[in-house]
Order: sequence, then structure tokens, then C-alpha cells
Amino acid sequence: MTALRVNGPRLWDSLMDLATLGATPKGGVCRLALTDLDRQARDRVGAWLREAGCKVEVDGVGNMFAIRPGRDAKAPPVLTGSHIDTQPSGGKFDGNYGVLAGLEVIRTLNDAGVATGKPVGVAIWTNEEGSRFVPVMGGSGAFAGVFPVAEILAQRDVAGTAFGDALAAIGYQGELPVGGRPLDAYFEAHIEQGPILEREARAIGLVTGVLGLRWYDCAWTGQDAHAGPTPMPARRDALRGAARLVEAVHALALRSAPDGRGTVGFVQVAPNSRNVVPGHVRMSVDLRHPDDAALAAMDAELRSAAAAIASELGLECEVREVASFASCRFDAGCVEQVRAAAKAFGYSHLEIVSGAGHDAVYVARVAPTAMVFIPCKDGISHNELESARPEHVEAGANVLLHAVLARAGVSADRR
Ligand code: HGY
Ligand code: MN
Ligand code: MN
Repeated sequence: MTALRVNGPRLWDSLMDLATLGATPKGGVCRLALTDLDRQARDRVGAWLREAGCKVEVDGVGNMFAIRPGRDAKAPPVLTGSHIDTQPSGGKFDGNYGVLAGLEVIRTLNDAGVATGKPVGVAIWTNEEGSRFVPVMGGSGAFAGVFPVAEILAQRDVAGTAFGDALAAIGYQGELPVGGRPLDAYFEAHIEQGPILEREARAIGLVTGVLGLRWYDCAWTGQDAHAGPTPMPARRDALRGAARLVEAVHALALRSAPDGRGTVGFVQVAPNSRNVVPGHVRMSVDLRHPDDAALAAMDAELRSAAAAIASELGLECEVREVASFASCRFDAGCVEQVRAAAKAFGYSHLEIVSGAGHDAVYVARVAPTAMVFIPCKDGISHNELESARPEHVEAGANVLLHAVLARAGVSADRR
């Protein structure tokens, strides 16, 4: 076993090629969901998948499915994939690696003339990042029936553009119904986006599950006032409330250590003028924990902290949950197939829980699912400096290939 191996340099070249779409000065990628850069990337990867003999279809929220036929055309496909939308200051590997590792699996099967029993496919899920449109992982969530399609299409970005209008504008609102499609299994390759695999010097992460997550929009209301004549005690400064809540979020996450996470990543100040006391502030809060009860306790702490700060400062604060998913555990059988593949290649490996959310979280609700992690440099991601080593990129794709083949009905002697 392991006669069949991916072409690492070819995969690396595809990653570097795709990274030119939205390339940023510090070596990262800015390719927000449903922008023209997203369209260009979809066009390019779609062309590569068609050239590799796949039939490419698009569903009503823009999820793309590229399927390589198997001997049994009626069998549900073994799917791989991830996302190609990025953070505003994202990297070359987050999401893009899982899609292009899936493409490399297809290319490798073609080179070797291997016919699989079940079809094998690659999915490109729309708007995984949730940076431009909430909810996070909206495309895969709609596919899994978690979000109504109409709700996803109606979401608006900070400029007021509707998801459905942006999707139509890039020409990717497809005919395929959203969801209801049986899958044999789903395997997603991804960089860890944290420091554990690199610190433990392991090449492969056997992802057993993902932290639960809750996202909030917090709206602070005070009163716009002149920065000069307005006495300090007379002010209702919304930014002071937001600033206090930033610290409160950090403190409540530390109280849930070591696995609790709390982040404020987005703050919008109005009127955002240097000589006006801000009367309105909108801020995000991202809370995570592997234990759902602990996450619920963090939710309660957040809400009581916001209320106490608002009362003390004479402000109003509305805390609105805008996305959430419970912690999840992946399919034990699929995790074992990933483990067996890593062992067959002799790759060092480690069981790990993902701190980041992934499309696999929602696909796991409709199909047996597991993930393959590889290390990223210094554990850094959602950062233009995000980087991975070619040998790990290749190793993860080899493990993905063999996990998929084991599931797709290719005998061990042909792998
Ligand atoms: O937020 C997340 O965990 C993912 O990167 N979208
Ligand atoms: Mn990702
Ligand atoms: Mn991400």
C-alpha cells in the first residue's frame, strides 16, 4: 500500500497559482466571498477540475461540486473539498489547501488510471469564512439544512449588499438544489491554524472534533456630542462601553481556560470622527469552547457583563447572537481511515480537536466526516504570513488520497 502517491510539486504549484488571485503585499491573500476575485478563483479551479474530467455543478447558494465518475454511477460520492474565500488579510493555505488537495487526488487517480467503485468529488463551499456575510460556513450550513436558503441569500454585508445579489453578480447562483444530496463520506484537508502539530513535531493531525462556537453582534448606544464643550461627566460615550466589553470578553475566556476562547475582531465606530464623542458602536464577539455547557456559561457571562457596563456608563447595549454551532465529534470510522493512511505512509500523527470551524462541521451532520490537518508555520493563520511546508502539503494530500480510496472501493493492493 502507498504505491499511489500525489504529485507534491504539482499541488504546490496549483496553490501558488491560485494565491495570485487576491495576492497581498505581505504574501497573503484577500479574496472575500462573492467578490470578483472569488469569481476568478472559482473559474480557475472549476476549469482545472473540468480538465481533470470532473462534471462541475453549482447549487443555489454557490456551492460547487466536481464529481469524477466511479464504476457505480449511482453510488453516493466520496467527497473532499473546503473553501476558497479568504479573510481580508488571509493566507495562501486556509481553505485553498483542502480544495487543491482534492484536485490533486483527482489528478493522481487520472495519472494512475485508477477506477474507483464510488464516484469521488471535490466541493468548494461558499462563504466559509463568514467575514463578509454571516453566518460563518453559510454555504455548507445551507447544504446540511442548518440554514434556510432564503435566509442565506438575504444576508447583507456592512455595505448593505445582499448575499443573493452578490452571488448573482459573479454568475454562481446555480441550478442544483441546495442539499438533499447523499454523500458516502466527506474528508477535508486543512492547515491546523494553531501551534500544536508544529510544537509536537507531527506531520498529520487526526481531527476528532471541533470547538463549539457562538458569534454575536453587540450594538452600543450613547450620544454623539462635541469633544470640546461637553463636560466629561455629561458624556454617554458608546466607545467606552465597547472598550470595557473587549476586556470583559478576554477575562471571561481566561476564566474558561485552557480551552475557552474569546475574541473581538470587528469594531465599527459612528460617526468615527476625531472631535465627536461616539454615540454608536457595533462590535463582534466570538466565543468558543469544546464543552457546550461551558460555552453556554460564557454566553451568560457575556450578557451580564454587557448589561453591567451599560448600566454603569448610562448606555444601551443590545447583544444579538448571529451564528452558532455546537461542538462536534467526527465519525470514528472516518478518523480511523485517516489514521490508517497516516500509518501506512509512516507519517508522524496526533489526535487533535480543531479550534477553528470548518465546513466539515456541517457536512458531518449529513455524512460520515473526518479531517486531515497539517502543521502551519508558527501556528499562524488568518494572517498574511500564513505558511506551510511543501513536505507537509504533500503528506496531507497523500493521507487524503488514501482515506478517500479506502472509502471509494479501491483495494489496498491498488493504492
Ligand atoms: O472562524 C473560523 O473558525 C473559520 O476560520 N471560519
Ligand atoms: Mn478554513
Ligand atoms: Mn479561515
